[in-house]
Amino acid sequence: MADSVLYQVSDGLATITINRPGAMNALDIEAKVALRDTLEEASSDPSVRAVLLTATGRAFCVGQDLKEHIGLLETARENGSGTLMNTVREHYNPIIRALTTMPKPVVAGVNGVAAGAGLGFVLAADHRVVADSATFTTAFSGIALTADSGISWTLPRLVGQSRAADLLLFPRSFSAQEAQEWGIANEVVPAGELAERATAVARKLAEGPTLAYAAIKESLAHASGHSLAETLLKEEELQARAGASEDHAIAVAAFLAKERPVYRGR
Ligand code: T3D
Repeated sequence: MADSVLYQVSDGLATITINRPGAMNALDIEAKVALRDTLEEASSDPSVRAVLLTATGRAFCVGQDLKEHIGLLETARENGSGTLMNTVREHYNPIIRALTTMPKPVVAGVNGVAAGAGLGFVLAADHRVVADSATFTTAFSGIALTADSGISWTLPRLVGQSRAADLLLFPRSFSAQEAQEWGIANEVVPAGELAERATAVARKLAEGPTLAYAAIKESLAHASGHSLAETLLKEEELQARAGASEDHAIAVAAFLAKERPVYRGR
């Protein structure tokens, strides 16, 4: 595993840490491959029941590494090749698919600035704990690019179409407090408490009813693109699956016994 992404699994919680602090966690090719592969590993590992995505240093992730990118642009121009944009297909899209479709919750622990694709990762998580010193920017149009990393889907769903267009057309920095007001940050905590709080939230989810959480993710994603009639059918299917889980039986028995359920993730 490359050092640019750290991976640790402990008691069902996988902590994935973007680790290029000297580059503000900008994503070069090695980091993108490592992040994609690590997320896919966490997704398919049944012993992992929740994921915490965070980063080292003063930034969360400033998106594409533009210092590497300038060289790739020059090479592409010299070759007359269009291979540069393959990074969306090969890296960013699989990363966002892994975050949004993995059958377990993902918490983003946003320790600092999130820009471009870095903002996309934050928005693709299921829950966002944000340091009060963190800032955000879409960044893309500032370098004459359009939105990627799912932002044209996630951002308007969180903040509304009008504000999403504003933030994409005029990519200013916005604060943790604004992110909370607009529904992006689930909670804002003092920067010094970010790691502890984000880990506590992710650990609580890792100890929860994993199959029910997976069904909730699936139903929300499905409902956002379907009618009420179709949604009711999907809910019927997913509730049957959750209702047949071992954890559902454990929860009901614990409720009636006035005890705290101990879930097994099955
Ligand atoms: O084909 C494709 O690749 C498409 C894929 C696109 C995905 C994307 O993510 S596109 C968006 C790329 N990201 C950006 O455009 C963000 C650029 N950065 C900024 O706007 C600002 O740096 C921030 C708002 C993020 C932070 O501002 P601030 O004032 O806190 O820091 P700074 O002074 O601007 O930057 C500090 C250093 O980080 C500086 O390096 P230096 O001068 O100390 O050597 C700066 O160049 C570097 N840095 C910041 N962002 C990037 C970066 N280096 C490489 N890549 C970056 N993205």
